[in-house]
Amino acid sequence: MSAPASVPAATPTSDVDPFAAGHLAEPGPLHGQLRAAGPVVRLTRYDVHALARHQEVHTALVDWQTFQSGAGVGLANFRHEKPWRPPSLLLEADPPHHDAPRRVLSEILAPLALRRLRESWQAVAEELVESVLATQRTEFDAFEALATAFPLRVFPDAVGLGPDGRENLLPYGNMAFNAFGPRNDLVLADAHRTAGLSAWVNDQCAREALSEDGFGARIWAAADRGDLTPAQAPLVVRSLLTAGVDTTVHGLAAALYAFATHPEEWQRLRERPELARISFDEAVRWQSPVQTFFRTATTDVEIAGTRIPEGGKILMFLGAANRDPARWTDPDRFDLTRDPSGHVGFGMGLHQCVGQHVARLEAECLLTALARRVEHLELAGPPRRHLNNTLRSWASLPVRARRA
Ligand code: HEM
Ligand code: OVM
Repeated sequence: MSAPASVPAATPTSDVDPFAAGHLAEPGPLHGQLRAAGPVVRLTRYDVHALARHQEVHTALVDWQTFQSGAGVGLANFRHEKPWRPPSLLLEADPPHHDAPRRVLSEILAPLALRRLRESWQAVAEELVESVLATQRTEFDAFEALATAFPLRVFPDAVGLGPDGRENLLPYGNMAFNAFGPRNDLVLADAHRTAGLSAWVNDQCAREALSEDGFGARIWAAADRGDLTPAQAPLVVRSLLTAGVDTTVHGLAAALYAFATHPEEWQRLRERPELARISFDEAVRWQSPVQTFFRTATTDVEIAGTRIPEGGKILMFLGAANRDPARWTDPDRFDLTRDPSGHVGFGMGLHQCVGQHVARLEAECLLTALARRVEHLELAGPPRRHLNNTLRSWASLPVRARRA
């Protein structure tokens, strides 16, 4: 007797560890296997369901009622496990709690509000590129000299941080992004720094620690207006310090890597610098600096025939969705002529990256400054990855640049 047509095929199962070093270093093959296995794959090692196709990832991202963030967007289920720090009021919150912090930050980081920064950020980018090309010969580490240096010159000032301790920003973000994964070696390696880094970051969130004209002061002004409670303000500042540095550093590195390995696309950008913005989105699609986030099912729910139990964790592979051949033509190509909109590198729906306009502005400033001065860009040695449970990140990106 054959099964009735309505009986779904058994859900594919895998014992793979997507957070193992090999998969973090080179996620493409695993992403292909997961997409091919089916719309939903059960990962026995962590007892979670994984989504790697664009359609299912998109569906989970936009359905916040069924796929909540309030139980944590990492592997840890906050219903049963104590979070490593007080949860984010944005990332790890659901409506209605999410609404006020989100409204406040969206306004402070809106394109209109960032206009006042463009001129000075562009000037910093021009000066930085000029000095790198002048002093660093033609070969340099673009990860250190550009992708790290530029955000660290503009973003902490824009938030209103004091001068001391800024070297803690990247290690804190690295730790926070590792914390979304399992307690593996990457997490344990930094465990001895958690208390010190957290104390420094928390101190920077106080009103007195912040200048009077930055994003931080604007968050505190929202509390004065009653748009946030005084207890919420420092946690909203903390979101900027957690999510705003490593993401752009590795996002810019992704764009520089893309151009260093695609000379014809670099020529296209040089001819049409107005492509800088869209080229950054294409680099975010192509590399997906933020690779994964989890959700938690608020009810028993079926996805493409697989039943996921209430309280179950769902692992969304943003990086796999961004290269799904069912959604993208020639997905592995970095291609300035494609329309990358609809990529999920910044997420989608209610939690879609509230800092994306900051990231795009940084990219536009840096890439146009570089395009003006560099005629040819290529790798000068093997790039090195840094491994992180969530970020597709870099340790070094040696390049050779020929001055225009
Ligand atoms: C949310 C990626 C830059 C602040 C997100 C999410 C993604 C993401 C995928 C969605 C999380 C989810 O759905 O659970 C990125 C990438 C960046 C970047 C790839 C750079 C290339 C920034 C910057 C800031 C920022 C510069 C701050 C200025 C945030 C915050 C959230 C968020 C606060 C939480 C929003 C919410 O839950 O409503 N980001 N981000 N991000 N991002 Fe970004
Ligand atoms: C936050 C936050 C938001 C996005 C990403 C993230 C560490 C943190 O609100 O703290 O990663």
